[in-house]
Amino acid sequence: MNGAESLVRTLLAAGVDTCFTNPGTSELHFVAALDRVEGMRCVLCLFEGVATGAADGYARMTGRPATTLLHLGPGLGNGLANLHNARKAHTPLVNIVGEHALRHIAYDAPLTSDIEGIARPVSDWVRTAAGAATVARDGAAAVAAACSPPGGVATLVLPADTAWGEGAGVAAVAPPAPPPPVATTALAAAVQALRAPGPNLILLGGQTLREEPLRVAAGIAHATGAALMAETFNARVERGRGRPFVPRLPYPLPQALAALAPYRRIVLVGARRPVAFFAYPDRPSLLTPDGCQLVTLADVGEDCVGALRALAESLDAGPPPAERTPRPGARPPHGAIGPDVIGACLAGLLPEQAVVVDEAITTGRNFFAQTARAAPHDWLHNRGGSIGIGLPLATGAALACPQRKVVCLQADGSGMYTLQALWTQAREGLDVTTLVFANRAYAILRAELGNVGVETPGARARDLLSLDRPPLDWVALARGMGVSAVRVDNAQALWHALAGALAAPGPALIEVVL
Ligand SMILES: Cc1ncc(C[n+]2csc(CCOP(=O)(O)OP(=O)(O)O)c2C)c(N)n1
Ligand SMILES: [Mg+2]
Repeated sequence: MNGAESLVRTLLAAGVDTCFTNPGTSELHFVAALDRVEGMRCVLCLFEGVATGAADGYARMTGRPATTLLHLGPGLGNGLANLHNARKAHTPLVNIVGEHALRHIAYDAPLTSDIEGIARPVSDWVRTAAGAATVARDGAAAVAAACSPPGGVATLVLPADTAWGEGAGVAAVAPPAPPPPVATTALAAAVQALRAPGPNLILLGGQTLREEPLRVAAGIAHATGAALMAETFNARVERGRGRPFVPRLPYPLPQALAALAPYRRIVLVGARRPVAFFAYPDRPSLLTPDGCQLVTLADVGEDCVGALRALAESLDAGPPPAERTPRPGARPPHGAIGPDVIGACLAGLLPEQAVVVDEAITTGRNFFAQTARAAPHDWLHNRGGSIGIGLPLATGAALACPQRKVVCLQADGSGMYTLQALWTQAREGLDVTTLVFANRAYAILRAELGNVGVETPGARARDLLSLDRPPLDWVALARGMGVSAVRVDNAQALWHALAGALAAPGPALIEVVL
């Protein structure tokens, strides 16, 4: 067994059975090993940003890391933006990067680069394998690092000779340690804060946004009168009809400040203290009002779910009362397409257990609220702010959940970063319905120009934020990669196109002209 095979077998023994890759010469021993070992699903991605984003989506839905396989420093570099996003989402991810054989590095061949230097800012753990005999142990350490709470990106650099040399067999991966419990002082402080006169808020993040902890949190809110809110962008929220609805902290700064303004105390559970996405002249960076007391019950790496349960017990909070809100309309809306019409179509048509990937940017500002009573589903956001995550994340989520429909809500500008994901969706027959919101602009940046004080942008600034010269033909782009596609420009057509795409298996794209 060579080093590559010992590594593949180690990954499989640890439950890492999916590899998103764009390989090169230095990875071909690993590629050959994939052929000799049964059980690793290998998925070809035509850009490394697709591979890294797909590995993120896969792990968010399975709770297990996938592995990437990238080609030296440049391949890693192409994957960085979505590795950054994965790290911010605390996604467990094993990022494998090929490297020249160790003896070759001294000669500064064309592809030689400082791979560890490129990897470090987007990785929670980095190691270069030192030899074939130890590479399986390095792989096991990478899996353990990726899975250690709250989850992170572990980059293993794999010199070619560590893959082709004689390996030492499979290495065992220690099961991840459970997240540490919160300190009793933190629990006592949270109890005290929620017993104090309001208005008080519980800000939720991380693992607390799954169904069971959400119920516990809703019970605490009911018992104490505290409000509940989720962070603005969340790795995964279990929501929809019959589940507690928790609003998100709004993205736009004035709305975020207004949303938090009433609260005297904020208890953080798996959430960070709220900060603005960007700094603006004469605007605060921290979103909490002056004098507001912040109490951290549980940090994201701690046992947030256990902490919520303990909090409920200390406050004598039972389950929340049943939700009695009406279902969304099951009929097509009328008229021109705008964000509200799209939201109504989603609310009415989202299938049971859909996985919604949200990179809708400005078009989707209200979708989360509008779909609160849609059929039960999961909702995935981008926590890292680096655009181009939507199509890859949907690809990985669909591979993770073949029985579930994935609905990708994709803004057009962001979609262009990683549109090659559509080809992988077609190749793998993935059940993804993508809605592209073709406003033919970087609309958010037009608004941000005003926020930074540019009242009337000039022709050059406007031109840099326009995507209409020429207009992108998303139907042709999708069909060119093997994904069936239609274009819609009114509410009825959108409803019927969406209903049709959701009823049929396999990838489909709807270009929604705004
Ligand atoms: C990697 C990366 N590059 C650039 C940006 C800056 N940026 C933020 S939003 C945006 C444009 C978004 O346009 P689109 O996806 O069409 O959404 P819209 O604003 O039109 O709703 C850009 C370029 C970013 N966040 N990440
Ligand atoms: Mg746009």
